Amino acid sequence: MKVKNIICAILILTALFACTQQAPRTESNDQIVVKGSGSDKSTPSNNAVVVDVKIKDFSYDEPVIEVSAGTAVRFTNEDSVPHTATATNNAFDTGILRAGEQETIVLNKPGTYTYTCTIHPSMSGKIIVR
Ligand SMILES: [Cu+2]
Repeated sequence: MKVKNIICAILILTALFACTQQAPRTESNDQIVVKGSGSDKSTPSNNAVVVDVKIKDFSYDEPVIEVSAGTAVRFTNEDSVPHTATATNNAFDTGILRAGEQETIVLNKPGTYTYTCTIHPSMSGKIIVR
């Protein structure tokens, strides 16, 4: 009757193994990082410094600019096709600028803001706010 006992033991072990395999998963509550939506699109004050970025030939003529917080950055589309300057972190968006149109944005929070043209994603620029 030893064989029967061994078979019995194997069955029990198999059952136990199956149970441990079905152990409840630990739920991972991934932390959701809420980024501050610094939509600092406002009109510059009278004494604000304005830095110009011109959009020409499918590129920003000043691809990287460094400004102090509160500086107004004015995008002007000198191309014949529409462009935008849209921050990848949504901090600002000029919206669609048609030929000759311009939009001014103000960034009050220090940081590095990369932006692209939503119509032509290969266009990119960077604003470093000190
Ligand atoms: Cu574009």
